[in-house]
Amino acid sequence: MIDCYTWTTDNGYKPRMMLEETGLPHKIIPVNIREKAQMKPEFLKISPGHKIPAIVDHDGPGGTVTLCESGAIFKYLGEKYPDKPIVENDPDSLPKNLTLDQYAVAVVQIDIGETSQERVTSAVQGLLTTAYINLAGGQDDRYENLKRLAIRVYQRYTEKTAGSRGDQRIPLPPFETLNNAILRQLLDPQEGMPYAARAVLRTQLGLPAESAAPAPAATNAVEKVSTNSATVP
Ligand SMILES: N[C@@H](CCC(=O)N[C@@H](CS)C(=O)NCC(=O)O)C(=O)O
Repeated sequence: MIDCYTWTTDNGYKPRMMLEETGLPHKIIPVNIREKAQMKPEFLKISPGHKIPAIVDHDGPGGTVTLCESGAIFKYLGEKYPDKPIVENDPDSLPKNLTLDQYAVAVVQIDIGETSQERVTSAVQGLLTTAYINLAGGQDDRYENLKRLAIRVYQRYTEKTAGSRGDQRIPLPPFETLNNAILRQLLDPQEGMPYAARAVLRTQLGLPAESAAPAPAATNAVEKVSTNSATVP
C-alpha cells in the first residue's frame, strides 16, 4: 500500500494520477495547503520541506520508502512498476516511454473539469512541439506516442465540454489549426528549428523542400499534411 500525500495542485495531481492509472493499491491523504496543513509536525516528518506531493510506500525495497518531489516519485513508481501504463487507455504509456513533463501534460485530460481552454491548448501544443522535435531527431516512436497523446488530450476536452450542462467554456480551436501553428513555428526559417532539423522534419512529413520564398508554400503544405496527420488513431 502506498500513501499519497497530496492536494489539488498541478504537482499534487501528478503522482496521484499515476497511482490511479496504474491501479496500484494506494490511499490518498489530502494535505490542505490552503489551511497550512503541510506545516503540521506529522507531515513534516514525511516532507521536511513542507511540500506536497509525497508518498510513503509501505512495501518498498528493503522496507518503507518515503519520497518527496513529483519527479522522484514518478521515477520511483516507474522503476518499481515499469509495465503499468500510466495514461488511461494507452497501453504504450509506460513510464520508460515518457518523461514526467510529458506525463504531466497528458494527465490534464483526466481531470479536465478544472482545466481551462488555455491550459488544454498549451498542453496540446506542447505535446505537438515535443513530438515534432522528436521526429526531427529520428525518434519516430516517441513522435507517435506524443502525437497520440496530443490527440487524446484534445478529444477528451472536446468530449467533456460538449457534454457539460450550461458550460460557458470556449471550445478549442480545430486540431488542425493548433497543429499547423506549431508546424509553422518549427519550420519558420528565421524563428524555427535549425536548417538541418527543418529539412529532416519536412522529409519525414512528406513536405516539399524549403523554397526561397517559404511563407505561402509552407502554409499550404502544412495545411495539407496536418489534415492527414490529425486523423484520430
Ligand atoms: N518540485 C516539487 C514542487 C512541489 C510544490 O511546489 N508543492 C507545493 C504545492 S504545488 C507545496 O507543497 N506548497 C506548500 C509549501 O511550500 O508550503 C515537486 O515537483 O514535487
